[in-house]
Amino acid sequence: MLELYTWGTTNGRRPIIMLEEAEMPYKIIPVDIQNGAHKTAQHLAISPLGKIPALVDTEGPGGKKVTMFESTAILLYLAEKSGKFYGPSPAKRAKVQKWLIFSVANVLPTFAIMRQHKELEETAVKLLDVLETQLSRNDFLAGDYSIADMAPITRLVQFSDHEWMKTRPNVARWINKVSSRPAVKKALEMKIG
Ligand SMILES: N[C@@H](CCC(=O)N[C@@H](CS)C(=O)NCC(=O)O)C(=O)O
Repeated sequence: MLELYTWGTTNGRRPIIMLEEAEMPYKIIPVDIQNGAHKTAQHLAISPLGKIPALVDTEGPGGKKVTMFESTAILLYLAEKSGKFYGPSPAKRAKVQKWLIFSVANVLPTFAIMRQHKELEETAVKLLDVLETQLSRNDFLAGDYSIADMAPITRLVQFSDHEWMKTRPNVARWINKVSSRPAVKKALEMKIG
């Protein structure tokens, strides 16, 4: 029996495609990664980094149990086991390997980072909204000018012309006011090295 320890994520669904395509009987064992089920000793025994997906084949080669982790390794294992979707000859398999590795080494990480960037941007906007509210009630972050203003200004000044500032007039005002202070100007413009 093939037991797939998984959850409803992109990596978690990858082996399901192959199991379905190759019409291999399998059982899903949900591992709730939101509740830490992937960090239990039981799961770590099959997936040492505590990740999903992981696969247990109770009838692996020679009738022996095989455990697998890494979704791509699982795909390869299932391809070997079923003899499907992996090309019938070394030349065909080389072609599959080339495109599999291209996808895993380049396409997947690039798109994953792009998604994280989007999430980061959403977080940045939320942070700006917090600053906007605070600065709508105060001239500076902690009321009077303080080191609380000095810390973020070196980075935020780089966003003073960003369109985000059009809808956050208090943040824009604060950036201008802090960055035009002589000491801040000097620190920002000083030639170092
Ligand atoms: N390279 C691994 C990545 C697996 C992975 O990152 N799985 C995520 C879910 S999509 C996970 O288990 N996250 C839980 C954690 O890292 O704590 C694979 O392809 O299987």
